Amino acid sequence: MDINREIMDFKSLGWKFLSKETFGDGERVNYVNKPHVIAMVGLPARGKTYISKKLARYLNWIGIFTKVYNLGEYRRNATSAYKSHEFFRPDNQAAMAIRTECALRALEDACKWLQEKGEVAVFDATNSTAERRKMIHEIVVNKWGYKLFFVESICDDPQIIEQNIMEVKVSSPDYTNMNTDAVLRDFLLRIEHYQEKYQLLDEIIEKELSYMKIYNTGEKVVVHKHEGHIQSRIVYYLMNIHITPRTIYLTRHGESEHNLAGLIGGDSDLSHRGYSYAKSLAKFIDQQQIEGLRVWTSRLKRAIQTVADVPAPQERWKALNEIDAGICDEMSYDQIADKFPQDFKSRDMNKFYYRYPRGESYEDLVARLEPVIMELERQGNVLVVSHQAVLRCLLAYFLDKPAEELPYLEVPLHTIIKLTPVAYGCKVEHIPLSIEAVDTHRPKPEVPGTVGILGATNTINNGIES
Ligand code: BKS
Ligand code: F6P
Repeated sequence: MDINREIMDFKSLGWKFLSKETFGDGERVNYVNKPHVIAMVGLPARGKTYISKKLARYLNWIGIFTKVYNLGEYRRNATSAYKSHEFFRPDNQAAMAIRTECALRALEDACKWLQEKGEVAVFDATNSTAERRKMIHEIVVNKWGYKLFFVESICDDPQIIEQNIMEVKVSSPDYTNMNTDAVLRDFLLRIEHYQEKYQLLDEIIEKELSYMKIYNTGEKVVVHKHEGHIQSRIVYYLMNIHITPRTIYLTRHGESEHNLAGLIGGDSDLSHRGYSYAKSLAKFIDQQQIEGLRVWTSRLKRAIQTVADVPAPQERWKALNEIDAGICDEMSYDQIADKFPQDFKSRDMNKFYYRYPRGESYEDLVARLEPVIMELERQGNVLVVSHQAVLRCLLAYFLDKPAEELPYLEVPLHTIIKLTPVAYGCKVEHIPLSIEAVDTHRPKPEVPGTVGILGATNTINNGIES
């Protein structure tokens, strides 16, 4: 375990750490990862931006430094206000020159960022001709020596395409002050211009390329010459996502005896108020009439007691158990500060990476929760009942929060967090069920290692959100 950890930590420093300085220019070693460019392929309104952003959010969450380069943004920066689909006519030579120029610039920026600090760059553009893809290969693979993987989205379902235009194109900066019908008409013509020149990725002509093709949001998937770990993680992830509307509800267990006593970890029962929350939660969920709802809890008593009356099928996940505080389990923050001042201080200085002796770090939690996220992606409506640190990790995934913020996200007791996918992200609502509970949130103190302003036994969450 510890040895694996060392290897992981070494790998997470990335190949940059060992690159030019260590091995000389061009001598890129195999056993550390090379940077990757993921280049999207497909007609407009095929979910390329959706895939790009979602993939980047996932990869960043699992600790792979990822950034999206969107060609539309480069084009808007390089031109005056968008007028109409005419700009995208294949015979519009002036526009075509600008578009090629922008593509080159975006790709160059992506490659430079990968050289400095990035690990994966997603090139979000139509990349709809074999010639364009050849040019990308030339730059990414031959010039920079990076790995290149194309992700093509093929979709012939007019309903999904129209849904896409309505959800994300109508609000695009290209279409300010244009009514919905006009946007739809213009955008369909824009698609037609691309259709004239579009070449699907070709198994024979482009047989040297690594790519995957996704048909109708995942009805069928074809993978061609994938190259290694990151690419197969990407394929696996994209095979598990869907766009059917659904809602995810997150909540902590009701207030526990340990919460009342200001102790972390353990496996205590709910407090009196905790049981009241369990009753209210069951009532709330029942009232919502949520289709096909499933309930997932940790294996700890306080989580299981919280859903005792929730009328829906239930599953227990050990992966949803609270962070293992190791030698500090069942202590209060004061006791830790007193008994292990050095540890207490280290945790304040680097809360995401700090690992409790014989316990876990937030970074460990993210790794433990990856299968939970993958399964959540596959599901419909789910209620997840878990714990403060675990829910911070899940929330960071859905809300795209960086590692530095993650351990300080607010997940108060007796509050339901409702997540609904919208356009490229997630809408979040906090629903407090107005049953009092202690506040277990310990903000980052001004001075690392000091107990700060936590009031585990005296601050009351009165159910009013700030
Ligand atoms: C708003 N979207 O294949 Cl693995 C509405 N639209 C729809 N065709 C989308 C994005 C934002 C998402 C996908 C998709 C699409 C048209 C599409 C999609 C593609 C591949 C996968 C999942 C979703
Ligand atoms: O205090 C409740 C609790 O869930 C503990 O069991 C856990 O150790 C802690 O919160 C996690 O929060 P933090 O990482 O801020 O200490």
